[in-house]
Amino acid sequence: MMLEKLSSEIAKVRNILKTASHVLVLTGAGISAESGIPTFRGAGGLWRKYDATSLATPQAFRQNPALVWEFYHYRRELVLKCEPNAAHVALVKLENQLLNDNKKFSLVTQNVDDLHFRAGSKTIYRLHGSLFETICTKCKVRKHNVDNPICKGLEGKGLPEAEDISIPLKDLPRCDECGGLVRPGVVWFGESLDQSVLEKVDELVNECDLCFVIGTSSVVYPAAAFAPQVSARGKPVVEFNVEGTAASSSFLHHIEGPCAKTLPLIIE
Ligand code: BV8
Ligand code: ZN
Repeated sequence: MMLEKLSSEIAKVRNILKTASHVLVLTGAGISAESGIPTFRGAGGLWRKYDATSLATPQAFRQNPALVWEFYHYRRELVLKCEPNAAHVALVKLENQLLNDNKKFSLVTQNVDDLHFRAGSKTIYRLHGSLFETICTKCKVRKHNVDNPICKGLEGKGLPEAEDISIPLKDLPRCDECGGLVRPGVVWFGESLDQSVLEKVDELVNECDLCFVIGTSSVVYPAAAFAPQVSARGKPVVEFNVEGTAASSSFLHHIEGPCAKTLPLIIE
């Protein structure tokens, strides 16, 4: 995007933001890219010889829980070494500014890296769960877990350049309550999202008067449908991305560039 085009877009969006009373922000993996976390569909979407989306399924976990746990252990370890970036911080500032002015702010994320939480965002709706939650496959108890490694059996495992090894089931993360095998607390492909979160997001999509959609390829559903639904209500949607996406044509404004650079230009 030419510099003068970008600066005129930025001026327009700053003006719209001044008069907005309920801002809905939708984020995807691109907002964490500048924190060093690979995006899903970029080059980073590969781990060993696997496409991330082929491991993020219940079938993959059923077939090879050790391999799937190596993948998630690797991502947990990576994320714990990363810090929120200027884009996450800009959203915390925006939330505080709007709340101070008795206006509304809602943050809905597809990300499972918890960087919005670590940056200090208060209202976060997680569409796809978190790397730092576990669910027991037996008693279904859901737990927050930031242990690193999550269990002894995964210590030093999960390196992208290593060979797949088979870790015995008994050495994979087990439930403290019932001893059952636990799984990562994320929503896998083919799994339904939490109904109460979906209902809340539906409310926000229908109430907001401005939407920022940041760092998402708008490929994964139902998340990809939310920003276009705001546009369909005639409300302005601003897309922050380094490139065009599957949904770009339905958005009013495009701020092209890395969002850790562009978002702080919109939010003083
Ligand atoms: C569902 C958690 C109802 C796991 C994730 C067949 C059977 C069942 C369902 C389907 C099916 N076929 C299709 C579906 C629907 C499916 C789907 O959408 N598939 C896609 C691939 C077509 N959806 C589902 O399955 C969902 N459930 O529909 O339930 C149902 C149930 C049963 C049967 C039928 C229906 C569940 C989807 C949730 C999957 N879990 N994550 C994990 O993380 O391991 S999704 C995963 O992708 C991540 O959460 C990620 O956030 C998300 C979306 O990707 P993006 O965030 O957009 O990231 P991506 O890399 O794609 O793009 C990054 C963008 O950032 C790019 O545009 C890039 O340009 C930009 N960028 C890069 N750097 C920067 C930047 N922008 C700004 N600044 C930068 N610096
Ligand atoms: Zn259990």
